[in-house]
Amino acid sequence: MTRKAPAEDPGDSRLRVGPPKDYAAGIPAVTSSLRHAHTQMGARRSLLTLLSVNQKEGFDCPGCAWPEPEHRHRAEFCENGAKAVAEEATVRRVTPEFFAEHTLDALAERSDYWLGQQGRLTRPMYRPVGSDRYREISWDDAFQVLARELRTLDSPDQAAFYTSGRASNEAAFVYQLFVRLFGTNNLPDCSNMCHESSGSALVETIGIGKGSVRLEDLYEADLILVVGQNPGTNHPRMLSALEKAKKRGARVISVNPLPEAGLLRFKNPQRPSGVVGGGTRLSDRFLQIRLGGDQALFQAFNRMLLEAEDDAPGAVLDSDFIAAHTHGFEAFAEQARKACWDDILEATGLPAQEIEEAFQDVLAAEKIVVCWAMGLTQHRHSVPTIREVVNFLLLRGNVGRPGAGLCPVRGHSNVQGDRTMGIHEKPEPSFLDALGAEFGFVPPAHHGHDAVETIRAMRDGRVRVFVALGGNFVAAAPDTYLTERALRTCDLTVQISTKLNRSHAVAGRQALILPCLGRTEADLRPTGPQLVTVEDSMGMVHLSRGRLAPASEALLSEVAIICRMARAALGDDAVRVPWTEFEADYDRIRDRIERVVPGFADFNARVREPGGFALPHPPRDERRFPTTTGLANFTVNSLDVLRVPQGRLILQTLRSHDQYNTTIYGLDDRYRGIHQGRRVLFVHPDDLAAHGLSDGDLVDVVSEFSDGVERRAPSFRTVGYPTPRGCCAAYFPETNVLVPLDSTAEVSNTPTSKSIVVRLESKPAT
Ligand SMILES: Nc1nc2c(c(=O)[nH]1)N[C@H]1C(S)=C(S)[C@@H](COP(=O)(O)OP(=O)(O)OC[C@H]3O[C@@H](n4cnc5c(=O)[nH]c(N)nc54)[C@H](O)[C@@H]3O)O[C@H]1N2
Ligand SMILES: Nc1nc2c(c(=O)[nH]1)N[C@H]1C(S)=C(S)[C@@H](COP(=O)(O)OP(=O)(O)OC[C@H]3O[C@@H](n4cnc5c(=O)[nH]c(N)nc54)[C@H](O)[C@@H]3O)O[C@H]1N2
Ligand SMILES: [Mo]
Repeated sequence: MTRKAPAEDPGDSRLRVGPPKDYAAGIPAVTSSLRHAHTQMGARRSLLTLLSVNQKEGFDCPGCAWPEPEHRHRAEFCENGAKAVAEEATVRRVTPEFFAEHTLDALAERSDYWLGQQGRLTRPMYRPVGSDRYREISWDDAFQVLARELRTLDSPDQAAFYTSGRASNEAAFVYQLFVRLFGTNNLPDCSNMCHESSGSALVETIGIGKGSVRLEDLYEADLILVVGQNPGTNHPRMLSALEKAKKRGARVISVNPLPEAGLLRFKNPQRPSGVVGGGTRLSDRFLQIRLGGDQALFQAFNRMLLEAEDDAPGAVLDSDFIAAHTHGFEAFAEQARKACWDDILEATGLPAQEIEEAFQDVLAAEKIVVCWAMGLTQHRHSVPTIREVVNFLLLRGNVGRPGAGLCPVRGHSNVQGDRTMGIHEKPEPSFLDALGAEFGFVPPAHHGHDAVETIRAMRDGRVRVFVALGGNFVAAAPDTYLTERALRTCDLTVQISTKLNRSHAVAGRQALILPCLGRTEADLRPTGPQLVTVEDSMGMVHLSRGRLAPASEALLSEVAIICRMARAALGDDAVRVPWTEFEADYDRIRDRIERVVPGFADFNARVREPGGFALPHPPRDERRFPTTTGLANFTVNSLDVLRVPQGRLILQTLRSHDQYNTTIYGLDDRYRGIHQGRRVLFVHPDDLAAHGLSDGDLVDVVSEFSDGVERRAPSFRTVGYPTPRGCCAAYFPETNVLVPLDSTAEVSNTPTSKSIVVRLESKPAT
């Protein structure tokens, strides 16, 4: 199925393509942040807002989950953090009049960029059955609509409750409590499409689904591998940490199909040398790997480590650590020694010599950190790949000691905290027991639907009510047209949101938009200003306090919306939980979190200390591994080599420098040389030639999957680009139409957004 590109997405007359940049940040980053801030907020508001990002008395940047350093710079934000803030603190407004003027169909025709540019949502809105547009509704009536629909379901499992990773700990905790009291574990979240593969692999191997390093470990490392991650765009503050580590003598290897600007050189805009000088060279070595080749690369390293130990017994592996703390070494080693070099070279696309040279860096390093993000998690064999990273670090005792460890770099600013608070479709029995004991009920034990399963269930009529706490499900999910049809068949869709997006336009037979406060805004209750808390990528919990006046006086906080939903929907069951008290004073929620979730003792006091507190992490803190064996598990994983038919390419879908997931800030991707357009396809020049194409040609990208369905993304401009042969890249969410719903990672069920088999069909010149 195909649909034409939205009118504002030029296919594209204004598009300009220049050479990619070889450095990140610097002066252009400062100019770009100020330009975005100024357009959305005006001068005075910009200054006030930007100066309180990530300050101890300010709000947590709604951008990424990278931790705050102990010594904060006065301007502890980055270009893309500034854009995230500007997007939320914008002075533009979406009013009831706007909805009166635009039908749902008209909105659905618009691009994600245009929708986001309309500004902040201001009033609760309702789309009644049969109506072609939303109209204003009171908060009370809105909650009654939801309560009525939930009550008419045959089973609580006919509703699904999505969460995006910006929700605070307090909102997430009351949300999952409401959902479980209602009677289901259908709590899909953005993690299912993001770091689920990391969680799956880590729980199994080290016993906890979180990374094992703190910022100080990065500073102390001898070697940092940055694998499948583009920090220059997606975690810009990580560049300062890498810079600091390098100053202390660390080497950095980046493993990526693309020579990403941030990984090459960094001009720190917070220091004078970064503004005028050539910047710091960040990567000592760049392994330009084929898409999906990382499992093979780590298998190669593991085989070479075992062989080096054979040559110099006792000098390479950490045998004491292996004996005392791990399980399954023998079986792993036997298989690892058999790793096949031909397969490794084919899968990685790297010359043997480059792997050898990188291995010398590995051998020379006492302390190694491996960082990764979506380049590792969104493939069919992502879980085995991350297990292989764990094997690699376990071999030399690189887990649970300073300067070393596993560092999955999270996406959304509180996605890790939401999981800690129980946003999980497969909750741990121990969590459910504690929750049930605290609130006097028996939570449902059977597993719920993840994101992909929720789409299938809506498509098949098994889920009839869909509620989203933030996010933009329809644009973030795979197989866009199928997901759209699935949502439209629901009896009711509910979006708790700050900004207009596609998920409001693609609505169920009835639909609600419930507008909420954002991070930047003051949350004033009669009992006083309320604070929320978040957990960063390294397990630090800290406060976030908004300062700006709310975008509209009608907005409610996420916590208030959820508590009122719960009261309306649960009726008598609601008396078990003091929803009104929770809504009035979030300290009362934190008291309960403390009693249900391990690691939160004395929560209210400790989170008010400067910088917050660290959650316990047994592998990191005491080399204790709470796995099924009670030890860190080596694993045996057969190698998956991505092979594609003749004439086909593997497509990865990724972020431009001007977007936050489905929120499009602008139409430039400065570091990759793209200006004023997004429908571009990066292809190796020789692959272009092999397809009889030239740089700048217009093509349809067609995905091929075993279900035989033709999925087509029309009208992309080809851009000759330094990506490995056989691999290409384009931006999401435009390319989500190409990701088959059933193409998911083993174990984690994450859509394979970084490996889609495609063919290109050239279009006649326009
Ligand atoms: N400004 C901004 N910040 C963000 C976001 C945003 O959209 N904008 N999103 C947030 C979220 S939710 C997340 S999850 C993170 C995402 O952060 P990233 O994971 O950095 O995001 P992607 O753009 O998906 O980039 C994937 C990177 O992995 C590389 N890659 C792709 N496939 C492979 C592979 O098979 N092997 C290797 N070695 N590399 C590969 C790509 O070339 C690219 O550099 O960022 C968070 N921060
Ligand atoms: N093809 C492809 N698809 C992908 C990916 C990919 O790399 N390729 N990446 C995946 C990843 S890593 C992720 S995390 C998902 C992201 O999926 P989501 O988290 O669902 O998507 P976002 O674009 O981050 O959601 C943006 C919307 O969140 C709302 N919002 C913003 N701030 C707040 C807030 O404070 N409160 C509330 N209630 N709402 C708020 C706004 O209305 C905004 O429009 O997408 C996934 N989809
Ligand atoms: Mo993510």
